[in-house]
Amino acid sequence: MDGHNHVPERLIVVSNRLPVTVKRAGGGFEYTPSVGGLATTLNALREDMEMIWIGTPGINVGSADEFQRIETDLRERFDSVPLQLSAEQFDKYYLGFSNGCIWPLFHYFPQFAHYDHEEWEAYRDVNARFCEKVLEHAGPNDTIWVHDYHLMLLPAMIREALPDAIIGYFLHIPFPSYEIFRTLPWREEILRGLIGSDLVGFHSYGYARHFLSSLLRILGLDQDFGRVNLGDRTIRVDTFPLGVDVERFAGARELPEVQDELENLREQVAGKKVILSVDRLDFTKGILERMEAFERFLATRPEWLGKVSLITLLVPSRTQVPEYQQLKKQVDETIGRINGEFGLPGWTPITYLYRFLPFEKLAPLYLLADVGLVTPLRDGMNLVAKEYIATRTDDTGVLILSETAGAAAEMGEAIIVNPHDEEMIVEALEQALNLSLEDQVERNRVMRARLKRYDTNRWAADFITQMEALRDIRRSNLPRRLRDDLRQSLLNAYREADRRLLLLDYDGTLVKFAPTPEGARPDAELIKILSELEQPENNQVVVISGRDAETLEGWLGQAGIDLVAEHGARFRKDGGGGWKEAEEITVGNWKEELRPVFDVFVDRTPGALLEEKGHALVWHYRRAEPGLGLQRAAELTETLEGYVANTSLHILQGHKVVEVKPSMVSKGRAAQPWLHEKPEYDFILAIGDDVTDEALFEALPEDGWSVKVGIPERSKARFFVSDSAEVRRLLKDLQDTD
Ligand code: ADQ
Repeated sequence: MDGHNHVPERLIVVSNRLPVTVKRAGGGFEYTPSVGGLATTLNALREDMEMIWIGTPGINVGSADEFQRIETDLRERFDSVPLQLSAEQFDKYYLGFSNGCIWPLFHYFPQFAHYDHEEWEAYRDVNARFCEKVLEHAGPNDTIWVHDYHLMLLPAMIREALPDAIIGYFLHIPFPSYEIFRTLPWREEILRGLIGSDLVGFHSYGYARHFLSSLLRILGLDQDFGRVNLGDRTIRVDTFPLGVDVERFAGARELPEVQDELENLREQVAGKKVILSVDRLDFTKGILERMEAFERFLATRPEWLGKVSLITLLVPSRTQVPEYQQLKKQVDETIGRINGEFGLPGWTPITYLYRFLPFEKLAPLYLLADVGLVTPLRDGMNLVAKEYIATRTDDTGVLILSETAGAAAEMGEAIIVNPHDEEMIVEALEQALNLSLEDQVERNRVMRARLKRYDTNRWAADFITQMEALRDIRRSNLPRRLRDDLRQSLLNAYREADRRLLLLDYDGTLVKFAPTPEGARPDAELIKILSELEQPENNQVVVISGRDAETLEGWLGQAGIDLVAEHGARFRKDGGGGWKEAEEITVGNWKEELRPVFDVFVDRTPGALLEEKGHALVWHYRRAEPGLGLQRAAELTETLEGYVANTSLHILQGHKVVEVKPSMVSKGRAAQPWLHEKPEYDFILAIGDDVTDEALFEALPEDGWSVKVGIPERSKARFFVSDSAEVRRLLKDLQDTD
């Protein structure tokens, strides 16, 4: 994430369903685009880029002729490409493997997951069919964004055919812990399918962590702050918490039809408090458990009888599946029982709606409800919780939210409950119904501000920006390995030069890292190499280090070389001379420039905040989820490095903080006195391993030999070597060259 907006030339979105519903009407077909949610968000991208969407049309047509008509219509009117599957194939892939195996397993219901080989094969075949469709439309450099658990094998299939495409994948449901995932007979194939992507995104850091740990334990692939090295390429694993269309929900209050409906509802509830829950009818949503908790609330808090109602809105879902039919039956029975047991004339404890409500009917319910009760047993994100808060622009209302919904990571101000703990839900209800207005507003204001900043558009832009940034990294000239031929050229250039300058970092470059700072003292061989390299009249060796002057003096003073300490704050030039202080330099309005960069990381890291000091910007992540905080801190630092290289700004990674402030020093600046010496050096070699050395690499003239030690990614150096042992060999070769 670098704060810049990159836009691909062409984006291909692939998901199980197209964002258009096709129905037979009269003699022809009728097309209804989906509104709200992901479909609207992604379709809005069409303003900025060419985009096509590939998916199933949700209708089964018999004849090839009819399908062709649909295909033409969808293509022309919606830039959408339908994929035709036979009913049998669709059932096995969709109801069978996707929803009968992956859905329950990934939501921690292994007892509901059936492992059926035939269904798995159908899943694989359908993913291959999707791949064919993608290949009909994708060019070698296109950006392809694959969605959700129906298409986990697709990224690798596309990768095989289009090795240079940028492929992103987003999972909308949880990725379960390794102990659950490992039970899947096809765990390896699924992981291999997913790592065909360049970028794998999840709703929350927990899911990303589970995925990474499965990669390690099943495929032996290790990670480094969300980067997984596959040898020939690197993939990124990151979190992108999906938001809602805040503007749309916030605007609901203003719509006349919403106001009318709200009025209606208010009359019906006649002053009683309202608790609202809204879900797809699915076993993961904790619907029965929630009703039983409400039953217990009524039984144990009789003072609320007749004064509070639960409105339950359920959308029919996967109605052909026996387990879902069974659940529907249980829900009906439970509601009947509770209403029979507690109902009074003029008061029904639970009102039950079993249908999809359009926005104009749903929003009034959000506005009506005093309490939003969102208690899924597991949920990838849960958008209902966010919609409830986003709609209530006066910040009243209380959200009760499951800790096992992805949304809980960002909505810590809600009353968070364990959805399996009936007593906890009962207490939460009591607390919610009694919460003062000020408390309500205080909690919701924070959440709503967060939702506003990271809404659906921002989410999509963020994901796409990261995909494009990966393309940039791939295109940029990464350092090349200092292979034998290049090394030979370096040695030749050294031999032929009249004046040679060697700028060397110390820790990690001249010596290996030691467990303690004192442990990295130079060995006799190193001192010998350095002093011998310094010997010839036309050679100058400078060690530029972050260490303090006393240590450098003590360790390297006898070699007779020049020394720079504390990244340039102090230096000792011309062998024996004493130590001097570098002058302080200031930079312009750096805070204005860097604040947006920090803001992005505040938005993307729930719990993080930005503090502005007189001479510093400080990003705090103490209250963020620990792992995510660390990962973001590393990313932020990396991003900031790009901005501060060659300035006098300095990044400090403190205890749960990342801080930027001006300092007097950078290694690039520290090297200036030597780089500007007359007569000029005609051979300049700089070697270093860490981020502070980047400024040094950048300060070098174009024909300078800059060498990075370690992983070459994101380095400004021209070449790289693996480790300090290789550096040592190179220095010895230089010595032998004369
Ligand atoms: P879902 O399991 O469908 O989505 P959720 O995120 O809550 O769960 O989305 C439901 C959407 O449907 C909401 O926008 C809601 O307004 C709407 N809805 C629900 N009931 C409705 C009704 N009766 N009438 C009208 N609208 C209704 C999956 C994952 C989630 C993840 C999303 C997005 O299971 O965890 O948040 O994808 O990635």
